[in-house]
Amino acid sequence: MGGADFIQVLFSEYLNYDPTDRTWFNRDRFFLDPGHMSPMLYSALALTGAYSMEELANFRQWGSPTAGHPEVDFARGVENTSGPLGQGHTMALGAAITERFLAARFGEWMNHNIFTFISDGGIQEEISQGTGRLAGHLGMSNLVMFFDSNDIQLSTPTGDVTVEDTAKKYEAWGWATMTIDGNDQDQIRQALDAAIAETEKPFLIIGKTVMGKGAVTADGASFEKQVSTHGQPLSAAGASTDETIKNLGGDPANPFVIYPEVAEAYAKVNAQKIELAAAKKAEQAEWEKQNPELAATLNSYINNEAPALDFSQIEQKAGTATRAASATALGYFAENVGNMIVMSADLANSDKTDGFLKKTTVFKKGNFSGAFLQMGVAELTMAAIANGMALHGGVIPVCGTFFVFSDYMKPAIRMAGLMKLPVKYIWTHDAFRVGEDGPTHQPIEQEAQIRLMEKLKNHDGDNSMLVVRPADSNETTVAWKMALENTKTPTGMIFSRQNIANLPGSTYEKATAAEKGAYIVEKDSEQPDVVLLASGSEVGTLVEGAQLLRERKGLKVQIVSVISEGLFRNQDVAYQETVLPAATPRFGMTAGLSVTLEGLVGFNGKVWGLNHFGYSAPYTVLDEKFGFTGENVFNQVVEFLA
Ligand SMILES: Cc1ncc(C[n+]2csc(CCOP(=O)(O)OP(=O)(O)O)c2C)c(N)n1
Ligand SMILES: [Mg+2]
Repeated sequence: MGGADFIQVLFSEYLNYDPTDRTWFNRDRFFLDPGHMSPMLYSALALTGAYSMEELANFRQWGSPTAGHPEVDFARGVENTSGPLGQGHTMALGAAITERFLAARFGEWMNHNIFTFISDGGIQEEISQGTGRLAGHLGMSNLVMFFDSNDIQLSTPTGDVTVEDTAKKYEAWGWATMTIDGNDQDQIRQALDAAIAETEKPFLIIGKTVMGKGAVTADGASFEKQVSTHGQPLSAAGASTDETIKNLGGDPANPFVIYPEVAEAYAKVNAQKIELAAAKKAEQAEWEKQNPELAATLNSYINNEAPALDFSQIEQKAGTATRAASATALGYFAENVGNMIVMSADLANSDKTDGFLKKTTVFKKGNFSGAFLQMGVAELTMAAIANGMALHGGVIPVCGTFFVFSDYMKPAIRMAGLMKLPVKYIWTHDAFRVGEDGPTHQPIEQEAQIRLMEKLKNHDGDNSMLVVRPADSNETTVAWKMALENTKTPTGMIFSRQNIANLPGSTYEKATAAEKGAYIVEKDSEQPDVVLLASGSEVGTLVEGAQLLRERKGLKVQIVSVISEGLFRNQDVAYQETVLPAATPRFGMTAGLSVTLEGLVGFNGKVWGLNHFGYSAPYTVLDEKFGFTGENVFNQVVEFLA
């Protein structure tokens, strides 16, 4: 582990934390990017008392806290789950922004630094472009990144894939950089001193390190700088584990030991950390005494409480696009939720996050008094930054873009699901009704894809994500209520571009029934002939079709709005049976793939979906061409029931 020297110096001399209180809010944070470096992190933390030798020996085994790639565990000092390269240092940027956001509101007494560790893989991942650009642009001098530059990656030396000058690249983005011998502890100290003293720019320390430092073969020959030592035990790579342990001063028969002199040194380190934290905590206590109201607010933020809001106060216009209804809600939040940070990947006026932006200002270098982050075009970076914000804690991250580009965000959404982070996604332009923009911009399979996350359980046994697609402006308010009250998992909200007529009898109160995932919008009889179900704007199309079914065929209809299938499936069976009575034929309509609703209509049911890419044309024309009309609902249901 060529990065071990850096980690040792960082954890023992620079990183501020309290080993007796690891969740202390104003601690410095350390975000690992290459999760495969987990042994390095676990061993550094073990020296401070967070892991036992037995836990280290059980590396990667069932039930052990030392998973192959680290999984977030604040109580042990693991600030983030890492493994997908590039996301870890992006989460660090999200944390750094959050630190500035909170310091701007509550004072510099709470400031702290964010350190991150990146490897060749993270430097190469595309997400590093967004992170590097934005950190430089925002002048994030509280962010220090160490690059474990060992010139070796998984299958080749880096020279086989790149000629870039990494220092110049980051300098061009507005970073300060310093290149050092990453295995020289004095040079590491000099670099960290410079990084911490830097007040204008994020700081990149390029540490030239030796892959597999100290590794030797059975006959004692050096086995350093070998591609093969990545990701497998040394012996499997061709080195000798025993000889290497000996070479490094250890005992192969008993490798998991902390030598007494090391234990003694770390006892001193821990005592210093506790003392320093105590001083910062005393400063905090003094501030709290003088600012009791602010302190209570800060506390509610830190505790990740859902904001106490009266959602019925949000005045929605009937017949608007749900993205516009979302903008109305966001305008209310801008005035009533002090810790919400909204971001958009250069679509604020289309995804209607501008409803929030109009009432605040954007983050700028040196000024984080606003609450809006203009991302530029970088959806994956945005989603990973949101994860870092949620991991840091104290804020509610919200990010917006077109639904079709949720594809660009998926790797970070998956991590949010795994880490149980209450990030909110605003996805507008939810269907082919984007119209003239054509098939590149028309989501088809995206809803089915993202709803798979509702079926995937997290380690608490909960749906790893909540996905809501409201059917009118009142349901949109309720969708936002569900999102803000969901403090346990990420929430995706899917909104329409086009106007949608309000559902029959729509009110905010009636729409709160959506909090069960699905509810009856209209019911003609206790024993309907058919149940019609959909989410989003297709519910309105079903309402039109139902009218024709009544008029022309005298059919009794039950219309169901399914804002979230995953949530509906968590309801008790009796409720599910009232909404979707098992014996009644079910017809579903979705502007996405039919599979989006196939599970809900059942094997004998029928779905009218869109099972091909869209086309460029006005959306009203596409409605006709693709059969998303009341008339076609009538035709399809009559045929279905025949
Ligand atoms: C997004 C992503 N793609 C691929 C991988 C598989 N992978 C793990 S480490 C690695 C590259 C290792 O090179 P480097 O980052 O330089 O780490 P080192 O071997 O020097 O420790 C790859 C491709 C991954 N973890 N994440
Ligand atoms: Mg490398």
